[in-house]
Amino acid sequence: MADDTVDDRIDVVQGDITRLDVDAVVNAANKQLKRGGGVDGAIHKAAGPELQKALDGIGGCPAGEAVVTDGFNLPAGHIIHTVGPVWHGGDEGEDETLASAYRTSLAKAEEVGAARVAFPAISTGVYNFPQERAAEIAVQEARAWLREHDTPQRVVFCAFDAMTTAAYEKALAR
Ligand code: AR6
Repeated sequence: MADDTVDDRIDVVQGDITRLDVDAVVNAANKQLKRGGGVDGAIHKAAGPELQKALDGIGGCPAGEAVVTDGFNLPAGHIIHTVGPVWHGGDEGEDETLASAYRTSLAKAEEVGAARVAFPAISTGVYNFPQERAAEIAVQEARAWLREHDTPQRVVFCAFDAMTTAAYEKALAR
């Protein structure tokens, strides 16, 4: 069942997350917090070299958790770096780790007072998590959070391509 009240606070946009004018963007990072490819590479490129220095000071982040840095050269004031699960077939707690990545990122967004937070499709690239299943978890966790919290006011799901947009729309239609 679609949850109309909280769904009014969820947006799906297609494009490059580094360009979004939001208060915080979430990064799909790795446990070492070392610059990688995909959305992580794009965020590092746009934020500038100070970002890696800040992450080196933090040192690392377990899967399912999140850490915050400044946004540096991004329009967003904060970057929330979360580590999603690597997909190993679904029997290694991947669903729960992904759900936890969303929950801890939303908690960090609340902590920094971000009114709008944008998420990429965590784990669905290099980490190979099935896209529709990931979108369902993302929507489920966003709805659960928004029902209980005023901050963030809005959650933006930033899809990089049409397939990802369709996966969010399908999940939101449930
Ligand atoms: N804006 C929005 N979404 C993007 C962008 C962008 N600029 N670029 C890619 N995506 P991935 P993961 C989408 O692989 O699976 C890195 O090396 C992409 O199409 O970035 O969590 C890290 O360092 C896909 O839908 O993240 C880790 O080692 C989604 O972002 C590892 O990859 C996530 O794909 C994390 O893998």
